[in-house]
Parts: sequence; C-alpha cells; structure tokens
Amino acid sequence: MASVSARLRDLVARGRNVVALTGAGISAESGVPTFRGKDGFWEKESIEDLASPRGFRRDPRRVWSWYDARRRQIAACSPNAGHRALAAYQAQHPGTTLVTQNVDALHRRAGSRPLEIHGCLFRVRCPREGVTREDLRVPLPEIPPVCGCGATLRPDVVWFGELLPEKEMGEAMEAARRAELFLVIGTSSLVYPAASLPEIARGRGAYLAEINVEETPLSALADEVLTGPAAEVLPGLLGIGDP
Ligand code: BV8
Repeated sequence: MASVSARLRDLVARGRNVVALTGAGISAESGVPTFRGKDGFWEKESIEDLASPRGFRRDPRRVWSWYDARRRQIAACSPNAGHRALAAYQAQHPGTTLVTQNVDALHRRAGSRPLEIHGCLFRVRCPREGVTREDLRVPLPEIPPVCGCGATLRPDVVWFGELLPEKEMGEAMEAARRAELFLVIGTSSLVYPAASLPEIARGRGAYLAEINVEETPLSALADEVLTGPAAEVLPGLLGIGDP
C-alpha cells in the first residue's frame, strides 16, 4: 500500500470540501477496459469515427454497434472496492463531491451520487424530442435504436467537440474552487475541460493527491502521488475497510 502523508490523512479524516475526480482507471479492476491503456477501447477504433457527432452522422449503425458492445460488456461488470470506498466515504461526509468522466454507471451502482460530466452509456437521447431516458436493454433490440417518434436515438454521452452538461460541470467547477482536498483517481488527465478541474482546485489552494498506477501529466502538479491500483489504495486511504 502506498505510504500516505500525515497531512493527507488529516484532510481525509476532516472530510471538509473533499472532491474526487475519477476516470477509467477506477473501473479497470471491475474488468472495464480503459481508453488509452493496452487493450484499451481506443486501441482498436478511431476515436473520431466513434465518439464524435460527425462519426455518428456518417455511420450511426457502426457507432451504435460499438456502444452496444460496451453496454453489454459493462453490464456484466460490478463496482469494485474502489467504487465502494468512495460511496461509503461520501455517505460519511455528505459534503464530498464525486465527479466522474466515466460513462459506465458503476459509481451509481456502488451507491454514490456522482456528477457524470461525460454522460452515461445507459441513457439515450432523442435528438428530435430532446428527451433523455434510461435504457438498460442489453443487447439493444435493434441497431441503431429508434425512438417512438421515429428518430434515431443517440447515446447520452458527451462526444469530442461537444459541450459538457452545464449543470453537472457547473457544480464540478464550483466544488473544485472550494476544495480543501482534491483526489484525482485513475485518469490520464488528457481530456479537457475535465482535466482542468484539479488545476483550478490546486490554483485555489487545495491539497492535490493523485492515485494512479503510472505517472500522468498531472503528477508534477500534485502535492502527493499514491502509486497503486485504486481498488487497493482507496479503502485504506479513505479509512473504509472493504465491506
Ligand atoms: C469540449 C465519452 C468544447 C464518450 C469522452 C482544451 C479545452 C477544451 C477542449 C479541448 C482542449 N484541448 C482539446 C480539446 C478537445 C477535447 C479533448 O480534450 N481532447 C483531448 C483528447 C486532447 N475535448 C472535448 O472535445 C470535450 N468537449 O471541449 O467541447 C467545445 C467548444 C466549443 C464548441 C463546442 C465544444 C469533450 C470531451 C469528452 C469526450 N468524451 N468520453 C465515450 O466514452 O464513448 S472522453 C473519454 O476520455 C472518456 O470519457 C474518458 O473518461 C475520458 C478520459 O480518459 P480517462 O478516463 O482518463 O481514461 P484513460 O484510459 O485515458 O486513462 C486511464 C488512467 O487510469 C491511466 O492514467 C491509467 O494509468 C490509470 N489506471 C489504469 N488502471 C488503474 C489506473 N489507475 C488506478 N487504478 C487502476 N487499477
């Protein structure tokens, strides 16, 4: 287990204005591939063709086949000890803000109340009616799925070149500004504007701790780096035995 400074332990125990930002790495031990690691999602596919409005307009069937495959894969996965430790910590310290870039719904399944700033794979949106609804059908009955109004549905996720949801991102920015402790967990810190959140927090005086299995562009800015898998580091760090 990575060694933790007394300062970090105190801030965790105090539990005031704590923000956690998670990425694909926290779901790795649940069996969900990360994006940029080996066997990652992006390794096989071109990101522009799949996670972009242009790619979807050009070939909705291909894009939905990829999302349906991810939905099937993730539906078979369960939250891990890292997700559960964050959920228990947020229950103990209700002022904790959990921001996730992940679209796998595993934080919610672990009992957390996350700000899902990149949306969720298990929600669909009708572009004609502007209505978003949960859709847990695995596999989808037809590819691409069609709304009752006849329009082709889209996944309720944020694609490259698209704006992040205003409400969730506004709350995340506000929490980053007020943060006393900002934990960055399992993200390559490459995708913006999500990656700007720890920078904002650090700039406003937050203590910045990174939990990752390898160095990232954020590591140099962090006050403390805990190297190790999130499912192993988080229960000990957050003082939560794995129930
Ligand atoms: C936008 C949803 C603006 C879909 C995704 C500067 C400012 C603003 C924008 C930009 C900018 N520079 C470039 C941009 C454009 C772009 C961007 O950031 N590009 C990057 C690639 C350079 N950003 C955008 O397009 C965003 N929109 O800015 O709009 C705008 C302005 C005007 C008009 C219109 C719009 C939208 C970004 C959201 C894109 N959507 N996904 C889907 O999932 O299908 S991004 C995708 O990457 C996922 O959401 C994912 O969460 C995210 C980040 O990846 P990570 O989660 O970090 O995963 P990764 O595999 O990279 O890393 C895993 C990490 O875990 C590694 O560090 C690894 O070491 C670690 N790890 C592995 N195992 C473990 C572990 N850690 C701990 N424990 C383990 N066991």
